[in-house]
Amino acid sequence: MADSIRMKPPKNRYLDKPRNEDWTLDQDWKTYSAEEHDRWNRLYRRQRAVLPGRACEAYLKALQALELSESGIPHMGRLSDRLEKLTGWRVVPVAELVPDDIFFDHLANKRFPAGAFIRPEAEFDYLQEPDVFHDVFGHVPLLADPVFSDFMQAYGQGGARALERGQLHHLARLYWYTVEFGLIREAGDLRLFGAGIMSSPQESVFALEDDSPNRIGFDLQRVMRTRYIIDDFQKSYFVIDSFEDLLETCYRDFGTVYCALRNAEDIEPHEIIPEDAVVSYGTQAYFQEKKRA
Ligand code: HBI
Ligand code: FE
Repeated sequence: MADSIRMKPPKNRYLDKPRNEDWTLDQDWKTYSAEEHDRWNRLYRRQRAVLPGRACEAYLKALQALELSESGIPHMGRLSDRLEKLTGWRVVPVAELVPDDIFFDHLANKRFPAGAFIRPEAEFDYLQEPDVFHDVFGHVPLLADPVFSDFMQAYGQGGARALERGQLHHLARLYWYTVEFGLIREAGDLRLFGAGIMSSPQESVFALEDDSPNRIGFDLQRVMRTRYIIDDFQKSYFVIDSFEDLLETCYRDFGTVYCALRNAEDIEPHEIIPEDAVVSYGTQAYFQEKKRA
């Protein structure tokens, strides 16, 4: 009996901390333990080794500029002071995913909500919630790029409108297939820029080099119609030509885009449609093997 009532140590101690109206809280940087700092260092070292030749130039440059390294979990206030000098953005600590409207308001005001907790050892390779490594190592560096960070602010501003129109799911797909899992053309090749890939050693290789996934030229409406997978690799990755192109799509009148989407069929993650500018056709072997296993 005694065992069953012993509370499991909370996976994420920030969930019990008091938070502000805007869901931010104190990072309490001094409370990170030596093993938590060491876990960041091991995550950083492993991922850093995978990224040269795979991550886009802007990302690798920003790692230097923001002094992100294997010196333990970054202090978000000090990191923000460096980031703010470059693009005016700050990183604000949160305990977990915050409500969509809160999230969009932060982005619209150049604040990126980053998980303050670090994944437990048992989830070293993969976790669903965005922890400090996914958010700070994955998302924050590109906020140092003036064009990409303008896209993120425009996304936040668009988010509020999407909520009013009940079309958040369309906008969430844009975020998913770019900010989280986007590829970019660079030096005549493909490079990573999505945070979800950038923070995953397996997916950094899979997304660029595996024959399994489709790689398709980015098109705003097409992406907004495409369902996605949240707990595994993607069946399709979308490729942008530049952050300027991505930003330009956000300056289009989303109203007309949303109207066109109202009666457009959703597209399944593995599907290719006739209008697609296909970069490479995938075999989907990865998912077929999984089904057989
Ligand atoms: N909250 N902290 C956090 N991080 C996210 O990436 C996030 C979120 N809330 C909502 C959200 N993302 C998505 O639902 C929106 O992009 C649609
Ligand atoms: Fe993310």
